[in-house]
Amino acid sequence: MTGLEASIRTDWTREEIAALFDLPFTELLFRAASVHRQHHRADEVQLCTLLSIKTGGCPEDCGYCSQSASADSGVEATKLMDVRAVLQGAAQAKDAGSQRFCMGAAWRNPKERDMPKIVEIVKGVRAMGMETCMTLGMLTPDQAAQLAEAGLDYYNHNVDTGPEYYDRVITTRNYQDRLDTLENVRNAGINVCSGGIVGMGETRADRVGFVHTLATLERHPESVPVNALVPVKGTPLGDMLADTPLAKIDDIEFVRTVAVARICMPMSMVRLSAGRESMSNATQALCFMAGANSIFTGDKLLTAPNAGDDSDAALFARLGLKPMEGEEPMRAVGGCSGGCATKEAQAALG
Ligand code: SAM
Ligand code: DTB
Ligand code: SF4
Repeated sequence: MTGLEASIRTDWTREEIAALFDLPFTELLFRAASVHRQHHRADEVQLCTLLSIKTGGCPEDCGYCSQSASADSGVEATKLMDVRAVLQGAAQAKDAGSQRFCMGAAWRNPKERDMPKIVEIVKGVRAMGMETCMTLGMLTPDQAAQLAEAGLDYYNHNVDTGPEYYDRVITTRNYQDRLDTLENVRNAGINVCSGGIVGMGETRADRVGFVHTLATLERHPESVPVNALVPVKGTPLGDMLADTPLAKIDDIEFVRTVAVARICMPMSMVRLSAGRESMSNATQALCFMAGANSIFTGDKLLTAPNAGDDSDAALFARLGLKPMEGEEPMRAVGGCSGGCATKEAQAALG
């Protein structure tokens, strides 16, 4: 174990995490920014691009999601895209400077008949020199092994919120189902991307529970996406927010969540994900100060609008940020059984 990894704790208590949330805002930000600098280059932000390779018609009932068949969001269901069309999307993302291509499918889980095409897509995108990430719902150990064998770099599967709030948002699967898939992904040697959504009407205690779940996994996720709810009309949560605008998360509380995630998971990439489009430049700047160091680029997420390359380029210029070119500090190539800190991370310490 390196000195760097020795400073990584997986025994956080809820009380400790709650105490971080309770710090005066400037003190919390200072601590998060200090931790960030110990493990990352603070002026670099990773660029990732999303593509929905199978949209809508999902049998799950996630209360935030425009793609659930039970939502009345107007999103049309499509079939799994052709390999060639996906590769075209990846080429465009690469040209736009993106390091990673993240592909999402609106599935509860992939069917066996889908796997050969998925494997072909992973191999194709990798051959173009991009990192690959997929989010396809629940995976069996065997499916995770197939994806690892294909060379998939990352798998995204969010715990979404704290365990106590989970069944208020989703009823068609439970928290343990999510954790089981994360374990299958980890055991297959694929890097784990797992985070959640802030602003779904949860309490601060739920946000504490959310960070606690991730920060006490045997190994922290390599990437932690923090989404701000994008309220979509026709979904239970979108409609709830339309009725009770006061339920909308306060920007400062959102930044606090990013900062606490950074402190508890020092080496992970913390990704400022959905909801950036409606965030002010100042709030985004606070998120970067609080340790967020990855974003989704382009003008579309999966179905929701995103900030767009021009506005991001302008924001980066204003803030003096640049796209990350090196590797994530925790990234494991070809599987990891611990002790994965790279030379990049060591160098970042100066
Ligand atoms: N079906 C797969 C699954 O649920 O794991 C993959 C796709 S799903 C869209 C990926 C993640 O996007 C969700 O877990 C959720 O955290 C996030 N997400 C979906 N809709 C969102 C919304 N309206 N606002 C913010 N985040 C959202
Ligand atoms: C994640 O945590 N955020 C991304 C990614 N993982 C797949 C997805 C955000 C989706 C936002 C809503 C939409 O585009 O439909
Ligand atoms: Fe389906 Fe994923 Fe949307 Fe849930 S979040 S409804 S599993 S696409």
